[in-house]
Amino acid sequence: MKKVCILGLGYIGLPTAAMFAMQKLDVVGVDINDAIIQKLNSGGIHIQETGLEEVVQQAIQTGHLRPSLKVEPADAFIIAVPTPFYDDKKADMRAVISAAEAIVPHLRRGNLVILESTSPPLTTAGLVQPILERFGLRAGADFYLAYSPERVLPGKILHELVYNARVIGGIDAASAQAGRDLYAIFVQGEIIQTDATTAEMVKLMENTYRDVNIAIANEFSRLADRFGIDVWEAIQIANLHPRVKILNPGPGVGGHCISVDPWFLVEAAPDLTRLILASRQVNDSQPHYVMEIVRQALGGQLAGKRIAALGLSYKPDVDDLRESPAVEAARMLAEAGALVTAFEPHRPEEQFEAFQTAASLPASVRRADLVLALVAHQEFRQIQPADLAALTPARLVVDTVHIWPAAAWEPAGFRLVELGARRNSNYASLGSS
Ligand code: SAJ
Repeated sequence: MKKVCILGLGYIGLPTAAMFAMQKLDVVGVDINDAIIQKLNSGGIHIQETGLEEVVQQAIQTGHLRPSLKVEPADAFIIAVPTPFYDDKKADMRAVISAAEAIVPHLRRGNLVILESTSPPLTTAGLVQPILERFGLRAGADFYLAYSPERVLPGKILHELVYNARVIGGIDAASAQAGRDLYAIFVQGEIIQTDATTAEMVKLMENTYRDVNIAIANEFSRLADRFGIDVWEAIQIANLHPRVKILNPGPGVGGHCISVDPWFLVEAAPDLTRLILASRQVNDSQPHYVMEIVRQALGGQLAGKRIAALGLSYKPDVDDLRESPAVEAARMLAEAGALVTAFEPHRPEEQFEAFQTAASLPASVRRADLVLALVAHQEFRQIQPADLAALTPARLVVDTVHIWPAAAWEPAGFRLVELGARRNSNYASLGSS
């Protein structure tokens, strides 16, 4: 294996290209976006990921990684393009289709093609294989074809690419073996070989499992509010059971993976996915639930109220805004008439149509009636109530991510309303949190 051509230089394609380049393979990194190629060639990178810029730039400077707009002949081709969904939640496979089509003219006997993009079941065999076979070569007989999903966590991509277990699903056993030989060049985690459709399902099952488990945590938070208990306390106690591990409720599920992938299963088999669909609906409606908590905290009135919304990214300590429930909650509050000023410390300059943003914490809270925590960023966890009190006239805070203990905030003069912990007044005095 000497030369690898990687199609799609996003969150997965770019670090993967850098990994192969660091092992001194000849890597062509292809993207259809000229701005990305120019940025890479001028010494930068277009995404934020810890440690990535150094590795990519080193790979480019040593000549092992060559960014390009064009696919060229190689020993192996890796497709790492996005698979988003349309407004109706059906998978948008156009990028996978055009990537496969771009490979066809360069495909030679003995080549290996790997699809990495998260895809509905049967994509490798049913969609990609027929495209690659257009010029007469046969998958299995003439070239190898496999599916290998990335399973890395944004923020930890470089480490997890190397050390996570990796599954390779071949169109046949020889293809799985060829895929293994390729990834073994830099992967130190276990490499498991299986068939292509199993590998597709593994990826979808992992993220769906997490989505369903977050949905039950969110539903528990609503039940806790109904029955006047503190869900965080209840979860902590329940999790003492050796076989129970309830996840955290919050403003909903975002990102480009967990909030997207379950839809691929719902689309592929709507008659078999009632639980998966219901979980998606629970998680997708959580921003609305947050809006209702805020409305109640403000005595039923949102119109004209000034809300400082802290955090917009889809999860703590990242700059990624894709499918973010925090953005959704801020938008809903603004559309209900509240005057929202949001602050995202990882993207202080970002602008939104639906609501205002501020470039700093003091600017966001300066005139607020209510301060709303939407993301558990480190910098928000560390806020001291007395410091905030000096920055804002607001004495009402709503915490949707359990970062501000009532024991610290109430003595400082704040009323704290927490998602999943709106105790009945009868029991308030019994609360330990
Ligand atoms: N969330 C909760 N409660 C929790 C945990 C998470 O509300 O207890 C929310 C987060 O705030 C966020 C969303 O869920 O909005 C997803 O965050 P995450 O950290 O669970 O996952 P991602 O989307 O950043 O990355 C996931 C990972 N998959 C799993 O953990 C099963 C990662 O390994 C995958 O590579 C990635 O999806 C992917 O690309 O598919």
